[in-house]
Amino acid sequence: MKAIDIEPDERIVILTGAGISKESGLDTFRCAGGLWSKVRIEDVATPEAYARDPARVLGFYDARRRGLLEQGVEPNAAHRALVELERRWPAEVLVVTQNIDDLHDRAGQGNLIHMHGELLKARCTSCGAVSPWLTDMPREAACPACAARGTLRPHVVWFGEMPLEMDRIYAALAGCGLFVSIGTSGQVYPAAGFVREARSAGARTLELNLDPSDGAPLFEDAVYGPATETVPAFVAGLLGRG
Ligand code: BV8
Repeated sequence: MKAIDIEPDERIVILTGAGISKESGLDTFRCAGGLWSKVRIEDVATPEAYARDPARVLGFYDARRRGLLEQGVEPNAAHRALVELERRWPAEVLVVTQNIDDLHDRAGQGNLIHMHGELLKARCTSCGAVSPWLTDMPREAACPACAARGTLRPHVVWFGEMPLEMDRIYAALAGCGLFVSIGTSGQVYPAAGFVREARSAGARTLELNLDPSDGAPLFEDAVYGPATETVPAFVAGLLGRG
């Protein structure tokens, strides 16, 4: 990988997608055999689907929650490398993940935004409380905060809903010196537009992915390969040990 032209006082924003968790054993969405080849987005990942058939939507997330909590699903070398970058880079490193898994959290990432929510949390549509949720979520489950029944939903952002913490993300993009996109196909907005935001703010841009994403032409640099190889190599290079 060619050296990245960045000063140690410049901030870094990193966007991650399903590809970074693939080698931890979690399915991506749009790769061959991915989640969206098995179920339709319109049936399981929209507010309309939940209103029409809550049991189906809750069942879809129950299965994914069980999969995430299976033994052997652990952070991989790519997640760990980003933690090392955050600890050792002199300026701020912000990881913005589209993933609803908790593998960045388990690896120890501190400065982290889950822009599409978190699978291991429930949100109450009555009182708004967000609570940890590690088991299946039956329709009649009670909210741990207000005890209302039938009001919980997975704390995830469905298509047509506003992603979380967008003001903070756009402010970080406007102030970063380097934007890195890891393991995402670049098909879901607004995340797919972050590279343009970063470029217009003068940041260098790098894509680390298995294959060129839809937004590949927008990046100045790219390295293609499995995240467990490309991400540790990128971090080592940046920290001067490459
Ligand atoms: C919004 C829920 C307004 C949680 C997810 C036309 C019609 C209707 C809507 C739209 C439209 N055009 C745009 C929209 C908006 C829509 C959208 O983008 N639709 C697309 C599909 C056209 N977006 C929204 O509705 C969003 N909200 O826009 O609000 C707004 C307006 C202005 C400003 C702000 C907001 C809400 C989007 C949230 C959707 N929620 N899921 C869940 O169940 O998980 S999206 C779903 O896709 C996941 O959350 C996932 O995170 C996200 C992105 O997918 P990727 O992570 O990129 O995964 P993918 O499988 O696609 O790619 C994997 C990549 O990894 C591949 O490139 C592969 O090569 C690579 N890879 C594989 N293995 C490896 C690897 N890389 C490295 N190493 C490996 N080993």
